[in-house]
Amino acid sequence: MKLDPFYLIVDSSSWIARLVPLGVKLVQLRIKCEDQDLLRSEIARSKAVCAEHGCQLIVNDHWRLAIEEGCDFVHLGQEDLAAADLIAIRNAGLRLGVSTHDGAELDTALAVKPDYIALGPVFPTATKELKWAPQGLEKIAGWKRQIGGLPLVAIGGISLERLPGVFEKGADSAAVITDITRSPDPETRARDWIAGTASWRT
Ligand code: TZP
Ligand code: MG
Repeated sequence: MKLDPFYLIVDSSSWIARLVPLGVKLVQLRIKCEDQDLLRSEIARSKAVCAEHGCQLIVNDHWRLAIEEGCDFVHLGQEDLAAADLIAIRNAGLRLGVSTHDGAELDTALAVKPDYIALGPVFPTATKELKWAPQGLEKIAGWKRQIGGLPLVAIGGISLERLPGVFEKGADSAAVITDITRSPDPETRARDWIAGTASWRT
């Protein structure tokens, strides 16, 4: 499986409706709340927008709702992974991405035969409090050597300017939140990311 090199992460269907029509091909809906009705409608709207624009939607955390709403890709962190019904996820035909921060987590993730591995935080990030120090670019190269053909997603503090280093070290895709959503002009920034990742989009 191949992932688009530009992996946008947003926290609402409004962001998806705003940015996906510009040509984003891979987006994660990452909503940190437990309101099931709100989540369901956010997932459904995101799915509709993505379907209209040929964009792969990945639902973070809420795998049950993702199954019920007919989605085909979820992303889980290590704790979610331990709690999730992986057989139900696979039986429903969903693909699965998993977050990792260290070697032990990588082993846990590989054991469930994921469709991609995410490694972070590569650079300092203000978006998520993590007990791990920034991993640095060299770690990308080490992770890629270990996982071989499995797609590797780099995440954490990635900006347009940092993209070349991330891909040169072997990442297949670069995930981003704030460099786009906190940009003074998110649309232009998203277009710049699409252009800036073009040479890795094969
Ligand atoms: N997991 C590891 S770093 C991170 C997540 C969800 C946050 C990435 O956000 P940003 O704003 O692109 O640094
Ligand atoms: Mg999670």
